[in-house]
Amino acid sequence: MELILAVVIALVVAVAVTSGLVISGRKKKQLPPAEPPSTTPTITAPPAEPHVGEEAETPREEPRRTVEEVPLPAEEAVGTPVAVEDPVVAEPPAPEIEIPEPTAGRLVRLRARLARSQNSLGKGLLTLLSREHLDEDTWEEIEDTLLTADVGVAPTQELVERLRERVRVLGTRTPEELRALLREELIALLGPDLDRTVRTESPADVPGVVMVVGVNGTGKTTTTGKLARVLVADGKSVVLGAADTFRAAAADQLQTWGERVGARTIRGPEGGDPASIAFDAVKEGIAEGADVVLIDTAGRLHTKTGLMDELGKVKRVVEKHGPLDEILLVLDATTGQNGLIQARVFAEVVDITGIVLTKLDGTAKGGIVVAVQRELGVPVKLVGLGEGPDDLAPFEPGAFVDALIGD
Ligand SMILES: Nc1nc2c(ncn2[C@@H]2O[C@H](COP(=O)(O)OP(=O)(O)OP(=O)(O)O)[C@@H](O)[C@H]2O)c(=O)[nH]1
Ligand SMILES: [Mg+2]
Repeated sequence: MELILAVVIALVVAVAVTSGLVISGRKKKQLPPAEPPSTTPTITAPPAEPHVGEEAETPREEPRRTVEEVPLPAEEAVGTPVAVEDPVVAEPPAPEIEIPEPTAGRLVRLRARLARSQNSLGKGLLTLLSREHLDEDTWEEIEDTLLTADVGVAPTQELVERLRERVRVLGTRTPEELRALLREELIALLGPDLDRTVRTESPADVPGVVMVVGVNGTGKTTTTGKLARVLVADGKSVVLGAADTFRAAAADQLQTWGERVGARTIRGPEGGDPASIAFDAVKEGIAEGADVVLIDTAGRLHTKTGLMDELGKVKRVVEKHGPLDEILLVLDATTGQNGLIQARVFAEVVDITGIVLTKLDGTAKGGIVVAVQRELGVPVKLVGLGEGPDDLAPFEPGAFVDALIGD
């Protein structure tokens, strides 16, 4: 009897437990549809119940929540630990740092970008030189070709004279001989022995300081950004100085470039003093032991004396930290001879140590490289061959001429 009683009790208990489970299961089903966890900040909110050791704390104010009130994670999210992250506390994903391409051989890689100069200058000259009879008219055409490509009057005359002489000595000419001859003479015109190293290292134990100047729209900010990438690719730490307070979006533009490679940008208020921002950027670079500080300046019309004075001031103020290692003048190759006039004015205000010729990809006037070097007595160190982040190449006369006349 006792045994039967015990069995009955056991059965009753079992049924009660089972129905309880069913109920709780039903309850679960009746819950409001689960929100996706990404929009559910309550999931990891502090628990309403105090923990051990928290007795001394002031009583918590949050309303207590029953199990039913807590939304469940969405079906597919269950088991995905990242999904339960609290979006309120969650840090935004760290911006992906890009690894820029190495600079070696960039000019060779980007040679197709010189197509327009190649067709009008390189191929044009080769075709003319291949004519059976190199009469006066042909030499004049050769001269015109060089002038049209912005080589400049004096260098053009020099080149034509040397070509005439060598063709005369050569007598009969094969296309290979002509090509080799033209190649040599064009390279000679570009000053193959000029030092084109961009000085990004200081002789002292401080960061190298590079300042980028030029007329508005020539590509200063773009070039500063591209250069930062090159330096980062070489394993250097870079600080950017947004000394262009003239234009609203200028600092943002530079900062965007910097963020892509993890370089910090020092900036100030719009309309602020560019010299003080440049000064601060170098100060910051020294403080954090950076390798290089790149200073982007405002685009200014070379005719505005006040603005040119300001540029001189930026330079002087930065030099309180020590001498600048490189002052790059950015020139837009498509502006041709007009760019040369600008170049001259800039050279008077700051001592340009190198030229960056941008937008060579969009012009047939590749000869401007020769003219601008002659004009300033300063080498072209870098060339811009497109708007892409790695479309800045160290200038190499040999590779440049090969790109023009084909090898
Ligand atoms: N095709 C081509 N476009 C370039 C090159 N370099 C710069 N650009 C473009 O030229 C435009 C102006 O470039 P920025 O770098 O803003 O010029 P900036 O000198 O800083 O201009 P300001 O700050 O206004 O003085 C942008 O659209 C660039 O993408 C280049 O080598 N080739
Ligand atoms: Mg700019």
